[in-house]
Amino acid sequence: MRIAIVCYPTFGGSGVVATELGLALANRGHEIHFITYKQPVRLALLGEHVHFHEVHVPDYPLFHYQPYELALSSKLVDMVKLYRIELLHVHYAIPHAYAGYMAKQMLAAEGISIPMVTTLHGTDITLVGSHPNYRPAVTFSINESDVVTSVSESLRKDTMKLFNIKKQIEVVPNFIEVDKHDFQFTDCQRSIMANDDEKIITHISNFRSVKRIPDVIRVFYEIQRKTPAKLMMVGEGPEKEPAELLCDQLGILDKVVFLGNSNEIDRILCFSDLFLLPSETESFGLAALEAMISKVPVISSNTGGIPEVNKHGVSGYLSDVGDVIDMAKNALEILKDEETLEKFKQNAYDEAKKFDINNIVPLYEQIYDKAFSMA
Ligand code: GMT
Repeated sequence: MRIAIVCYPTFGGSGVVATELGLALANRGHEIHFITYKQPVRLALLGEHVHFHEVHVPDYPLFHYQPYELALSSKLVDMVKLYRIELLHVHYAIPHAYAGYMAKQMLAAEGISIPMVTTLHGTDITLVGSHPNYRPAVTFSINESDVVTSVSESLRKDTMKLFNIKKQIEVVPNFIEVDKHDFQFTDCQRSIMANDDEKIITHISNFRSVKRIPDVIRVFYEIQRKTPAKLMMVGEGPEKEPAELLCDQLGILDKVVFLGNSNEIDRILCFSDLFLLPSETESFGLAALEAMISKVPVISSNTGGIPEVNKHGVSGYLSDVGDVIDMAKNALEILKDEETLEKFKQNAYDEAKKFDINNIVPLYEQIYDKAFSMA
């Protein structure tokens, strides 16, 4: 099948999922066309079945806002015609589902019918999409998609609650490539980051307020009072600078390493003992799954789709949003001795394996078949 994948090319989870899905589909013989404004960060390898088409938005001084949707829908029309693309799979409703719908209409006017699958990822529904300024367009483009999927049951329910949705939403969870993570490192080189007696705690995100970065710092503050530890803060975003100041105020700046955006996530997780994800909301928590497949237990909030991934008392622990004391207590419970830590590490890995890409990609292929039958 010739499939166009539209996504955000940045470090965010939706772009990562879209990219990994495209690469897996290409391995299964499909022809994949990524269409976005920059080469996706995880798309290191272009191959025979993998194409990338950049959307250019010409700068014109009259425009206060450059019309990306217009450029994207035009690019979709051109690429569908040129490469005889058979299906559009758009990730993240805003503005991709809207642009996809416009492309479909333009193609229909030329007698070309093409189905569109929309995958909802989280903030396109919970934070941004439900804003009154966007809601009518988001509702419309979800309802006009041929098939709609969400990455968790929690996100499906939120979507039904927040929008007037007339379509069935299929849950297709995010996934992980288990084989790729099967002990790729013989030596994690943890001595680069910490002394032998120190535990390594890690947080990875886009440092937006939804991630509750001050909670990450405060949980770590409580942990390091009881056991020697270092905190790895990976990512970039508006909350990073305030986080540095908070570490300074708490007198722990020398125990916290701010690593910025990284393409070495697997290496960082390899030497991590614990992952912190205290988010306000999280449709799935791909970062937690990536930690778990690297045998890193997760201390998280009990919100959104996180409980569908992180199992309380098994792969880690869940606490109420904002309850940093409970999170720290749970972290110390896991770190209390090597035997307990080892048990949680193995459990985290076993839970993560349930989300193996080989189980999930065929679900998307079935969705594509369904989209064809509905278009
Ligand atoms: O977490 C973010 O703010 C980025 C956002 C994105 O669009 O990449 O992540 C969302 O999609 C991911 C992939 O499906 C999910 O794993 C994240 O939980 C979700 N983020 C939120 O719901 C806050």
